[in-house]
Amino acid sequence: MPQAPLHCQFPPHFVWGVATSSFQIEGAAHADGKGESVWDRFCKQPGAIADASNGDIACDHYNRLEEDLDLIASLGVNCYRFSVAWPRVQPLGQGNWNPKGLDFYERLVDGLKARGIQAFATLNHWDLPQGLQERGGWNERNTVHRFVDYARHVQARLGDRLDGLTTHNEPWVVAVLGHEQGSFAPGIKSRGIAAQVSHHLLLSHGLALQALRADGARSPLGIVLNLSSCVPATAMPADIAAARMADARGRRWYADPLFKGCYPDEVLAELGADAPIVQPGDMAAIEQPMDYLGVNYYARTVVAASGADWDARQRGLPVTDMGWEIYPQGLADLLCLLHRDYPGLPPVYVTENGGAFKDQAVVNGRVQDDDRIAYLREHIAAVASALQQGVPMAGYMVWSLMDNFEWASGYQKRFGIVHVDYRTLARTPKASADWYRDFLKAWRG
Ligand code: IFM
Repeated sequence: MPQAPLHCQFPPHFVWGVATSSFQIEGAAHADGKGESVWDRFCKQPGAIADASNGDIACDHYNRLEEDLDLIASLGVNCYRFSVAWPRVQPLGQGNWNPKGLDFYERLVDGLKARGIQAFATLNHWDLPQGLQERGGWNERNTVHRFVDYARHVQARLGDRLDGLTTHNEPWVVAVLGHEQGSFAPGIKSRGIAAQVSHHLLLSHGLALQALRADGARSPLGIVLNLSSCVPATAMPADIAAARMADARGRRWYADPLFKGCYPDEVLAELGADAPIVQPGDMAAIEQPMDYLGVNYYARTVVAASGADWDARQRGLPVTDMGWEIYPQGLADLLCLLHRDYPGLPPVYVTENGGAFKDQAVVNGRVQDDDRIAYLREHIAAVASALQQGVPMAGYMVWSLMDNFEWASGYQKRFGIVHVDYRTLARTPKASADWYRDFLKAWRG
């Protein structure tokens, strides 16, 4: 049977967006009373960032807000996902609030609303105030309570105009890359600390949801997880078992507490003495009803029992400039797995999906990024397939609106559908931006 055109496979209320985060685009690192974040500090460590860059200027979004709002509107999206920089709002992460910080986000939210675009805010996209890090950061239970205060403060000012309020973006990254592998801020290398950090992130999510609802939350509340479909490298039982374990560590360690109120036993057993301290009532606090789940998907994970890296590039499979395999079917598989494992799954948004590619330089005002267009089209088709299979899909957001600071890779990796010239800061929509605009126009009919 011939398939309907892709744009016809999505309902009229579907949410289509582009996504960014504060540290990656805002710059203005010291403007208007902003405090230092763990990423400001981490960038100063020699060798931490591939091109020795930092977020001081980034895309200068803080100073180009109106231009960027017009840019977002020009894409025809009905949603924009951004994050609030905690140290802009509360420079030390406790104590004094900085009203100028929330003034900026209020201008952003009102600017979106004036353009008919939904506003999806994230409270923690990794830029923890350095002042809290100096008191132990996410390894300290006190940070959980400071996060709840911060969440309430943001909601009190913006909550009436938000269409989604996300507690954390990708807690796995903060825990594992930030505290076990040490390749991301704050650069700690300890499995035990990483496990405790993951528990505190989840606990702060649950306690924040309780507090926000007690305060009369008017916007939907949720969390965003980075997830991957884990598949065994071969049909050998050892590889199958290794893939199951990888899935338990990466997906179920986060999703099981949120939807079932418990950590997977096999991961607790593996952690042994490194397992987190969980106080009575913590798991019930984490398992709060959520209004939505955000899923960030980039690639599948192929797992071998030997622990050997399975390198898609070496096997001649298509990869992005990050070296991540391009595997759209993995997105459909993952979404169906979530639907199967968690009965009563709330509406699901793909809150990030996209690819870094070695884009051609701007030629006659044009960046012809055909590989990114193919990537987006195929992953959107995977979302359509999940929808057809009954997954409660509610939206899809491209990562990212524009090229930006790609964490430890600095400015060397370009994920944007809008090109940024880092010398002039000029923005130039790529061919993928035109493709997305045309796709959305066709969908609107
Ligand atoms: O740039 C990041 C983003 O901040 C979080 N998700 C993955 C993206 C690409 O690495």
